[in-house]
Amino acid sequence: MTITVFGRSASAFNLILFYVLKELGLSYELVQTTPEEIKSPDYLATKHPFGKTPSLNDDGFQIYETRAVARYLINKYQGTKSSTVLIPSDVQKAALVDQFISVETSYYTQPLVKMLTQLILVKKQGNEPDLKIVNEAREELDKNLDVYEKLLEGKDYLTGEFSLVDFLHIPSTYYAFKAGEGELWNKRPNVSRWWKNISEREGWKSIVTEYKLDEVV
Ligand SMILES: N[C@@H](CCC(=O)N[C@@H](CS)C(=O)NCC(=O)O)C(=O)O
Ligand SMILES: *[C@@H]1O[C@H](CO)[C@@H](O)[C@H](O)[C@H]1NC(C)=O
Ligand SMILES: *[C@@H]1O[C@H](CO)[C@@H](O)[C@H](O)[C@H]1NC(C)=O
Repeated sequence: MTITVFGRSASAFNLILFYVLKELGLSYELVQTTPEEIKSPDYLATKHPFGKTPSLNDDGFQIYETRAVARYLINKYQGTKSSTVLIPSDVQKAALVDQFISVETSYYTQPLVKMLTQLILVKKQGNEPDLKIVNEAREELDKNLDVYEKLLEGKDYLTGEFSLVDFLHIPSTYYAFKAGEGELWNKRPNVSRWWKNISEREGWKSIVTEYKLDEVV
């Protein structure tokens, strides 16, 4: 079994896959891509037609889009190398994981990535962030985090049990704190309790160390 990830070690979506692989107890090889390479005809034809990372190869099977790759790895390997359950076998519990993955994609990660692109990427390229985009995205996220605050009332995790969906939130939120936006989480007791719990998991802490994320931003 050979698993290869094509991507960049500091990018939030790639970090999600490294974390899934770690929790499943799987080893993998990372092939670092460059911004030019992921727009090349070969990469578009064989790794990701939209020119994004990550893309993963498992013994010749190529798959892209982070959440689909994560589901694939879990469906194939969960329980074989570690006992961590990321998607429960119960059909209704698994459906709730899917429901919250859609919530995460639409109402959390979408505005958050918009904000972070300005605050981190644009800045890194030496340009001024567009504050109109930042403020609109922050406002949308702020409103949606009010709903998270209710959803997380009396619960440790979004579905009630730790699952894949909780850690789909981790890398981007980690970068939000680095960008100085932590107050959005800290000011909400239920959201911050959840954040503290999931971000202090050993698996994530070892990813931060392994990929030297402290030095990234
Ligand atoms: N929908 C994709 C998003 C992937 C994505 O946005 N990747 C970023 C890195 S975090 C990327 O490849 N950016 C390079 C580019 O857009 O040129 C997924 O879930 O995998
Ligand atoms: C969140 O948690 C606190 C207790 O820590 C609680 O009093 C509060 O009502 C909760 N929910 C919301 C929606 O604020
Ligand atoms: C997170 O919450 C779970 C369930 O309540 C608990 O067992 C665990 O110790 C907590 N972990 C951390 C790092 O706070």
